Amino acid sequence: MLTMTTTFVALATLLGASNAHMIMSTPSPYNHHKSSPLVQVDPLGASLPFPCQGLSTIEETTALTAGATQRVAFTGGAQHGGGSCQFSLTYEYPPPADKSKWKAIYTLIGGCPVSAAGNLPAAAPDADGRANSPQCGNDSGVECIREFQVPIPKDLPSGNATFAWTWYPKIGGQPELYMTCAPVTIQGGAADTGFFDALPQIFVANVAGECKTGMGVVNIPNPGKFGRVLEQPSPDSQGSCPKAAGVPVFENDAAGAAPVASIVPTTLLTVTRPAPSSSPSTDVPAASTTFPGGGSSPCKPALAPVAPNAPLRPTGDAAVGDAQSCSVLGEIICIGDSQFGICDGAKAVPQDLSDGTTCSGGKISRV
Ligand SMILES: *[C@@H]1O[C@H](CO)[C@@H](O)[C@H](O)[C@H]1NC(C)=O
Ligand SMILES: *[C@@H]1O[C@H](CO)[C@@H](O)[C@H](O)[C@H]1NC(C)=O
Ligand SMILES: [Cu+2]
Repeated sequence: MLTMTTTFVALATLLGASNAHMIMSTPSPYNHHKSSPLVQVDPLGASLPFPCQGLSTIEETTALTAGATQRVAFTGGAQHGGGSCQFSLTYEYPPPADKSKWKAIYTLIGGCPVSAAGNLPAAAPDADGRANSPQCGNDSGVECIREFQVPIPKDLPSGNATFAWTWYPKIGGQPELYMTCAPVTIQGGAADTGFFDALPQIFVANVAGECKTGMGVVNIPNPGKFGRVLEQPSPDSQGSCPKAAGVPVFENDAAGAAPVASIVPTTLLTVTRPAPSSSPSTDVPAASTTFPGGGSSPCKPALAPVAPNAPLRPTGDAAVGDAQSCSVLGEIICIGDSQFGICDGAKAVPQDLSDGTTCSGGKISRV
């Protein structure tokens, strides 16, 4: 009996602590590899407060050049079909809880950091055991994790700052906000704060004391002049938050940086891009990977450093991780007790339910 209970608790911990998703991994965040606690792939919440999950331990500072672009990449095993995101800065340290001190420099409507039907197949986890999936190596691949060249405006003040990625996932049980922050130092920028002060404030929702967005591609209100619309925003995605004035029309030059597509010569991209951590997803059917757990939806906790080969899911639950066949586009398919999928017309790729939600009879609801 004791053994059964212990096993059940272990199982529940593995499956239930399943709100494990994405971090920004480049530029290197606070508490990335060797600090305690480590940066989490989970959404902000009571124990992971705004801003930055409460983290500010500097491991590596990245130099950003005003007027150039910064490569931004992500790690994580549950991409929730992508979503909308922002890249923001603050010059206060430690990163301030006053959101007015944070300014957005670049906004992506949809496509961040994936454009995918659901969660992607697993790739090798990162050095700290965080789940991962195939990387596109560019900003336009589908069914892989994208990276972006984010323009760093030329008139930003020089100095030490914190660069943040905030993310509103497209699909999942409930509206969430993710935030990863990295220590940076801005070089070659302005001596005054005029440009920075005039940037829009970061959009903060889905945390205590803030408005709550709907699901879908959130149309971030007041996104500023710089960004891209990678997917059309969903109607009424604003929930209880201010409604955006319309689909944004962005200037892509980021106040002096060259257009994103032509900013970095191909040769430079080649040398700065890391080797793919796995074969492209098209060559590796999820069912045949030997990745721990074997499933295609590793929405799993990355809190404790885990040996790369440690099983992160119990064996024997293969059915839970397998795509389910279906025929009604957009239909919600409940998969086991902990997952659901959204039918793409032929299959539903499993993804984990957010904490506090259940799936039953084709509906996701709060427990
Ligand atoms: C982007 O990456 C994907 C996946 O790696 C690849 O299939 C695609 O051809 C790439 N696109 C461009 C424009 O390089
Ligand atoms: C900026 O950050 C670097 C690295 O963290 C630190 O050595 C330096 O003292 C900081 N400079 C200022 C002006 O705070
Ligand atoms: Cu998730």
